[in-house]
Amino acid sequence: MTVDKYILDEARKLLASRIHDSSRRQFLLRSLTLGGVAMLSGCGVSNDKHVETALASISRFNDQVQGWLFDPKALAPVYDESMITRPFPFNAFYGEDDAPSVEQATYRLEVTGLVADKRSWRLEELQAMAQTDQITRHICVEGWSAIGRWGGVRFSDFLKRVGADTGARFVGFKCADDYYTSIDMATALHPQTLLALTYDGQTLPRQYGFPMKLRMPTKLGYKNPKHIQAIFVTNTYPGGYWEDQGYNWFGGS
Ligand SMILES: Nc1nc2c(c(=O)[nH]1)N[C@H]1C(S)=C(S)[C@@H](COP(=O)(O)O)O[C@H]1N2
Ligand SMILES: [Mo]
Repeated sequence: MTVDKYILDEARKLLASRIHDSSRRQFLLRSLTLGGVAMLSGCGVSNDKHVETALASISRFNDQVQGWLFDPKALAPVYDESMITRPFPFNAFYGEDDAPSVEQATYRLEVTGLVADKRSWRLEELQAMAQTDQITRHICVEGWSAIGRWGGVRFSDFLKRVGADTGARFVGFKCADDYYTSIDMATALHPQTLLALTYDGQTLPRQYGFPMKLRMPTKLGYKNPKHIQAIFVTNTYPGGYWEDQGYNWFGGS
């Protein structure tokens, strides 16, 4: 099979799996061309025949499709308190004992990039903002999911407070353990996206991301950064720890 045909086949499979309305799906599948995939992925797929380029094109095409299909108002399911998974599973690129210990007294959240107010934040200042909580399902690509209750500041409130340019494309995160990731602005502004400070009514425990994590029930586990130290708003693609190793960047759940 040629690389061109492979790219088109893979792109068709992705479209077929992501679009549930059958007439819309049929239309898009019929009208999809290699040029269309190349344009959407930003890769010159028809000139460069390398397999890596092909895979990168498909992944970026997938990001674009998920971006279009993301409904900024559709809510992820919420669950009853009795359905919370206890104990909640831990996951990171290291073992539980190696999760970072962040000191609240010296902790400062750095906020940079396309924001009007680049002042750093103390944890107490975030705790003083309006808080909300929700019980949602966390889905990890490693094959498990679990229901938990997270509380904190609606991320859209935080972005408004710092005067973020909400027309920018990305919000990036740097963590205390060298993890990093980035998300699309539509998801950053989604009503269920929380800058989570608590877990099950208690201060977020060390291994689950103290002092804060971004909790997004519309995205897979690896897109939810724990131990956030810096947040930045940008139009330059920031990538992520797993994303730069081939995981799909949009990472919708
Ligand atoms: N800082 C940081 N955040 C991270 C990770 C990590 O290794 N470091 N792992 C991610 C992955 S793959 C998952 S499934 C979840 C696990 O979160 P939990 O320990 O609260 O279950 O954190 C995500 N966020
Ligand atoms: Mo994960």
